[in-house]
Amino acid sequence: MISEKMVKALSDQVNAELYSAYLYLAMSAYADSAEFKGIANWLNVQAREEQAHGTHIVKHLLERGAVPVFAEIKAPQASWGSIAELFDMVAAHEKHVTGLINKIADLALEEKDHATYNFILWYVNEQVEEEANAEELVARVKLAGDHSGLICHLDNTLGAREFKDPFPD
Ligand code: OFO
Repeated sequence: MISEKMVKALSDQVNAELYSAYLYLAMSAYADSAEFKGIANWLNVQAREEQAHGTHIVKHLLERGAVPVFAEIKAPQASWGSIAELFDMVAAHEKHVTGLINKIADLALEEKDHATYNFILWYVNEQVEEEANAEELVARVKLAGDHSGLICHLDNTLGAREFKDPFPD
């Protein structure tokens, strides 16, 4: 039996995942309007992944016989001073999300809720990858500096990213 506290914690995480999707969508729109189409694509794929993460938690709650608690999703920032600033925010945001996921894992252990613990481990692992990807992009943008050729190359590379459903049926 899943506790009310855990239903709230997982519902809050649905909100956090959908906020992440909203934030990355705003970042994608900003990059697109600044003509960084590849970076915009990467961020758009990121947004779709975040949405899938949120939807998957809703599915888990329903499977456990719980009713998810939905709440307002706050508006994201709409513009950034530069692409470097944008990726710094991606990295900081992913670290923040890792903290949220770890708190759910802690709660699951505290409540001896093995089903939630097993479920949330996927997200624990995912955050390792998310943080590594974000840090790599921060480093690559820093390396490129003001060199427009290198930024264009990075933009082209990120344009190749394709969405893969993390939870195919
Ligand atoms: Fe949901 O993975 Fe990033 O935050």
